[in-house]
Amino acid sequence: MEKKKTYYITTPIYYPSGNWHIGHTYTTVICDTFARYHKMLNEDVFFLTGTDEHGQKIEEKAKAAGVTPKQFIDPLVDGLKDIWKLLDVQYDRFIRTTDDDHVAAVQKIFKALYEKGDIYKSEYEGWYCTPCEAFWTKTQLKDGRCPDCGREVKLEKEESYFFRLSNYADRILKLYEDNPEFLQPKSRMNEMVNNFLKPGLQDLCVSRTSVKWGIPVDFDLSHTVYVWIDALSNYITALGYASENDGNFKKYWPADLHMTGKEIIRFHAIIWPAILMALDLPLPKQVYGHGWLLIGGDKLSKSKTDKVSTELTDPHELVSRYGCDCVRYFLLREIPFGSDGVYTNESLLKRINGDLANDLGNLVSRTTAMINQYFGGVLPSPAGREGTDGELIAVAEGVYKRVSDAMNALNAPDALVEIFKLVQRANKYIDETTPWILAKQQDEASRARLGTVMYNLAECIRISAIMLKPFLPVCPNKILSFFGIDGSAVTDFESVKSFGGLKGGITVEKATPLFPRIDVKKELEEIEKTVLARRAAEKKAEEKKAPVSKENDQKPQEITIDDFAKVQLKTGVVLEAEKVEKADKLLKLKVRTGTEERTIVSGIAKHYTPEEMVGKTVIVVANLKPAKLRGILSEGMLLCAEDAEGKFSLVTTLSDVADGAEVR
Ligand code: ME8
Repeated sequence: MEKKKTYYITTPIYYPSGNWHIGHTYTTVICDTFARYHKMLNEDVFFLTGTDEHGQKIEEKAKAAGVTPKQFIDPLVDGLKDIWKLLDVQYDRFIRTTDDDHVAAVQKIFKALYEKGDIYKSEYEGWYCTPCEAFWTKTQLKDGRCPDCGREVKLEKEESYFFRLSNYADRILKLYEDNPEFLQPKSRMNEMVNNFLKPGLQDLCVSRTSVKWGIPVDFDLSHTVYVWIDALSNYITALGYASENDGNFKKYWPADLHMTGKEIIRFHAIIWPAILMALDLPLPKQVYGHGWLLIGGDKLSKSKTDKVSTELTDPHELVSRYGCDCVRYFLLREIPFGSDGVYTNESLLKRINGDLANDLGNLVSRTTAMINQYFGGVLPSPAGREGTDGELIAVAEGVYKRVSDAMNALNAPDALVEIFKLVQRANKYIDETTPWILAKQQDEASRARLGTVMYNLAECIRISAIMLKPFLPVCPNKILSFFGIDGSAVTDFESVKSFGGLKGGITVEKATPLFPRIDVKKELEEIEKTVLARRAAEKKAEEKKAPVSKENDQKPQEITIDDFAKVQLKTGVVLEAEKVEKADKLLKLKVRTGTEERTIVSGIAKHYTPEEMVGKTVIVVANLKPAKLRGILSEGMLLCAEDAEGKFSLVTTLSDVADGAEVR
């Protein structure tokens, strides 16, 4: 059948961190659902996802692991693809920013922007956050730290190419004005306008000389393309833009929807449109910034979460425990769309038990069991309508429109609510019609009525299952198979617009259970045990590894007595001590080393209070080059000892020695 129109949907490309958690799966599961939905609308869908593989962070991690960046990334990318397989995510292309066609196209894009004057060479000084791969101006920092992740930033200066983003603020404001739907939800547009566009945009640093792991600027090889031009361009390079093979670009661009997490909206709703404007390309039709899955009030992130909670967050484990449909259902139903939502194992289990096992599972198992018991597994044809039939049928016939409205508003949770209203209405219909009483009556009218009730229930199940197809890849087909239907005309959206698609006389199988019914208390106890046991095992493994690596570390560090003599160690006495504001690890000390007094900033605040420190004899590295810590010039360092279990002690002398004494 000829396709009605094209639909191009994208996820952000993922950093290959390897610490995959259930939060990561959110964007992609939503996109897969919308892609499936539009396929069912008979549209020609292209669904893109992939990985964002360049940058300093990967370069550093690969170096630490003693492998090339590509060797470091490959298994992580395979791990991500495995997760998409488990969740039955059906993308049309998985782009890697290391793919040859992407690299070549990004070089062409960079050059084209340079030749048009939208990229120019200058020098950059800024505060760089390595984990976020973002430069910040001083005013953007929060308490001197990265405003996105709160981590430390480094002041960096280097020759760079810049994109003239400052030229585009007005055009982007106009874009928002003319297309109020461009950026959703609405609150995100206000944030972009007030925080970034109205104050004025600054030109964007788009190349680095210090990072080698990136796409080389082919007309100036000392530079690599800085991550955002590389990363954002994936949305067009994946379609063959700037290549001979650009059929997909011509067919699918502009994108119908860029779905992203809210933290990267600025890049998608300001920088990306500006790049496209500079390239004279059409703009995406819509950008949607979804909220986060939270644990304990924070964005779910594996490194943080593992320390503070016993929630199971690994997608592999969750899918192997509960199945792909349950995990997808939870993500799509539980998180209010556009807002943050709290993730707990308990809420996941409650959704599985409540909506899936009780409401849907029960409806299907009761209905198919009754058709088998009362009609030998042959679906009766309906007789006339009576009682609440009309009400039930109205809900069933309206569900397509209500789900479409919700999906057009990109509201997957509401769409599921609508489908489950039908499921719940059908369960209520069983209670209202009491088929078990009808079955006991011997007269023909009761038998006909029982047949109608069974038919109506079966038809409601068919409609619910079809409507659930974009959301859940497994159970709708399983349900339809109990009615002996697969891939036929009664499994498409057209067929649910009116009631009565099922034909009387078809064979109905008694359903096998669709979803596990879980003992929540027991399951939560087991999860907690599993997580705690794993954490203990990981800690043990770390401890085992530690001495080996220490031995290895020590080998190249062998030094001669002359080397040691370069270090001037002196005894000192602490005269004053105070906490450093907004730095919970640091103490600022005034230390006398004989005739000199010096300020030393030391990372001991977690172990010693300022009061404890005053009067202590300490060992000072006296000829250490002074360095600024939190804006305070620290002139030296104190010696401390820390063992594998984290026990910590300041190094001091056994008996009284005057301060300023040489330590050898
Ligand atoms: O940002 N809840 O990649 P990424 C919901 N490479 N969504 C979450 C989440 C959570 N707790 N944690 C992560 C990048 N995500 C860039 C994108 S696009 C040109 C470059 C989502 O691996 C996050 O919001 O950090 C984003 O949509 C996706 O995971 C990938 O994030």
